[in-house]
Amino acid sequence: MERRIIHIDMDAFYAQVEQRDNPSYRGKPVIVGGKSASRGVVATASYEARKFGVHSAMPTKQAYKLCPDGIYVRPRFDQYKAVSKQIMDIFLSYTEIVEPLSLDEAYLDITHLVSRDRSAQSVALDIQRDIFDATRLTSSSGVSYNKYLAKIASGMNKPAGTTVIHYDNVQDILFRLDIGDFPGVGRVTEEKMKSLDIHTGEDLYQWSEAALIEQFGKKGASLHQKARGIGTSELKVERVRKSIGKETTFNYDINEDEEILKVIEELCGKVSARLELQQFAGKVVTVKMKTADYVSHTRQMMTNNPVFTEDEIYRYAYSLYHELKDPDVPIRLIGVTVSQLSDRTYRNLTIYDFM
Ligand code: DCP
Ligand code: MG
Repeated sequence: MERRIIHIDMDAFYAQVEQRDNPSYRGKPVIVGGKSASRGVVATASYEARKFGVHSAMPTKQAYKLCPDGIYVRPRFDQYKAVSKQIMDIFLSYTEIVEPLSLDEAYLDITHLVSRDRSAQSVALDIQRDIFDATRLTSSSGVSYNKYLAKIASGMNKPAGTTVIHYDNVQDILFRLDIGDFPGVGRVTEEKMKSLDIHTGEDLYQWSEAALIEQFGKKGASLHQKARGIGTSELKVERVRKSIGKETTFNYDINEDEEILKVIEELCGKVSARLELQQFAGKVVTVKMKTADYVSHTRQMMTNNPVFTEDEIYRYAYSLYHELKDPDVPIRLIGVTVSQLSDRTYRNLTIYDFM
């Protein structure tokens, strides 16, 4: 039987929690921002602040110029984690097949709950209502027959919306989608698409599978399918993990330290977010790279204390990178992994240096 997948994502998550807990912030532009040692960036902004053009990952300085009268607050991770636990528990009360993607979003497979009397959309609405009852926070949901369509759908009617993508509307929606909004199309792929004059789902649709494979390798086949609404990947249900790692394959060989380190920093951020979600810290950091001839090299380092913040992981990854990298040999892939994981309840978050 065809699957029914829901993707749920909280609306302006950190900002909404701040507005909930501080009634005087409600209806106002609220910008939640953090400052690590090197840079201050916006984590998220309330919908009122987004009208000024403020968005996630923007330098706080720039947000300040766009929205000088905004309310600027520091993140309170303990609160967000507590809400995250509440919503994950609600998801698990509906189905065991839950794949969390970050603190505020997850995929749910609810195929077994759907019947003649109960549509997938009504299950989504029930979940959103349960979330609101428990947390007083709104979320948005997307319902479809595979993961990436559910994710696209949940973003279509934010905030507090529900969108269903089914066979009647899927092609229309995909045609109009910006290429960068296709799940799985990262920054590098997006750049390359644009250089090939692929700007929308409709542009992508015109390409043959063979041509896409020629340009994007293995990913080309999946892109060809994505343009047609086809997707079969299963939900990744959480298991006990031994390590958490992320890697990026480049479409071309790359040799610029600065460029590679930027990607390493992003990977550290993703690994850190993952560790955050599971409340883990790890004692070993590993950097892996593949050179242009597809030979893998790895190097790892034991940390002084278990690490979990982006900055800490990056500090180790940075020196491992310099130990591994031959300045004359371009690379094809870079990865960062944190392993020897332990629960990190004994460390608290005050070591962050917020604005
Ligand atoms: N986040 C962050 N830095 C980013 C992106 C997000 O710190 N570059 C944090 C803050 C967000 C939370 O993760 O509140 C969830 O991210 P989302 O992408 O789901 O964004 P929001 O929930 O804030 O807004 P939306 O309503 O668009 O989902
Ligand atoms: Mg969200």
